[in-house]
Amino acid sequence: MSLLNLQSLNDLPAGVRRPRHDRAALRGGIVHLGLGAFARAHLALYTEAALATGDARWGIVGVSLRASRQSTLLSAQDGLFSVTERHADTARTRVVGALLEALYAPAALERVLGAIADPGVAIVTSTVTEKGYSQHPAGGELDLDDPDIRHDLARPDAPRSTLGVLAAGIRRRPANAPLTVVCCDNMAANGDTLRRLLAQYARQLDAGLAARIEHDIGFPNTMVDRIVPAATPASLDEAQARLGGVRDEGAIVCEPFTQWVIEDRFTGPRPAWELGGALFTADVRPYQAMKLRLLNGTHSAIAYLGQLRGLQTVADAMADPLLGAFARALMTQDLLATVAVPPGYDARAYCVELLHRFENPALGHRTQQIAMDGTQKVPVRWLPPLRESLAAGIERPFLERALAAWLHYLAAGRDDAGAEVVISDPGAAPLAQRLREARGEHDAVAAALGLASVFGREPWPEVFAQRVAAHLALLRRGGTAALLAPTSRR
Ligand code: CS2
Repeated sequence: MSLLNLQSLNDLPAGVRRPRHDRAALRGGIVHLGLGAFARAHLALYTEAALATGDARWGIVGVSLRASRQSTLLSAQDGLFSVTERHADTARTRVVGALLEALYAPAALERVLGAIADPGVAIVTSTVTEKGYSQHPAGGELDLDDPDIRHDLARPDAPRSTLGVLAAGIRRRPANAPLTVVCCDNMAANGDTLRRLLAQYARQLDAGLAARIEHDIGFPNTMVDRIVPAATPASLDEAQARLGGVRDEGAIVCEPFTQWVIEDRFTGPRPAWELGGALFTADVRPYQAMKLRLLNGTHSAIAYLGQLRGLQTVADAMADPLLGAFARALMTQDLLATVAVPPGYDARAYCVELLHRFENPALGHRTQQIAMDGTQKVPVRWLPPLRESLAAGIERPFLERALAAWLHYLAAGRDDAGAEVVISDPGAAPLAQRLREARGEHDAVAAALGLASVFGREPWPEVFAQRVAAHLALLRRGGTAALLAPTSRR
């Protein structure tokens, strides 16, 4: 069995598309932080399209900040990996060659900082997940108590956090070399947020550096979208079969859909990502809110309710009569009503497409994967639409039930059948503790809503707490079947 690399590229079956650029001519013009599956199935493909025109400036220097696994396996494959796009029974596989290097920051810090400082690099991109930016989820400020931030402020030349690495690289960069930092994580105003956090971090060290971040570097907001499940032994085997027996340890199997909307606010040159379908626009906020609420908001509800119902994948959850109907209503009634639709957009058609994507039986997108890091995701996906609705005196029956389900999932730690659920959320402990220590449902909900680091400082209306408590009581007594039963909805 051979491993995917520059040599075995020639052995692949004819139907597998290969890189169309001259790999030897490629230069590293992009540094990417966070080498997970999403960036490889998204950023790398848009960049691949730009490289195919012969513009060799935009090879990607990939950086893993947390774990060495991806950089080790991708380095062994000359940076090559395959992407198989699947919906139901149709599939298409290609090999991507935009990744020039895959560095593990703790082991190659000088090389990483040198790359960010290199004037030949004009773009830094990031996909480090919501929790990778060291921000207080509800307040939005830099979390100065984050152990990595404390470490980096004490040793700014040996950083390990996203912000610390970025700041140290920028500090070494010639002042006249233009740079744009493109955040590609699912946060509202992600570019503005990253700029604010990075400037806050830099201000602790060097006022000049902070000013440079605030004034000289571009931080466009972006909306990224593609459903990319984590690899499994089965998905790696499937890719191997499609690659004619060549093994790709970095193989990705994802959906065919992809979208990238980017604010046209670049300082200096950029790849022609529009050739891969990226949309450049003056204002990305309506796209962002629409996607975060309708897609990610519904996803999170499917994740917690799916976990509680013992449904392992999003497609299974959509096929479940109670949860499928609930997810549709949550998206098309509650969440859609809170969204300001971008000009010219057919939001109903967007919802129909989203639901079709969720139903894709080929993905095996795990509810447990989406359920991770709820204390980072819920404040972005559910709390703004809830706040806005409550301020207008509007009840959102489905969204409020989803919130009760999340609290129940955290407090009970068990599904409807009594089996333990795996909770992976470093920020969840204080919330779970409050929920468990409270006496009745009302006190539990009130205590949870009072946790400012998740639910914000502004108090929540009492009627809302009462409604969520009633949903929680229903869940505790009758499980998700009681909560989701059509008779329990208005
Ligand atoms: C998901 C997202 O895991 C999650 O939280 O909601 O990763 C989602 O699949 C992507 O944002 C789709 O673009």
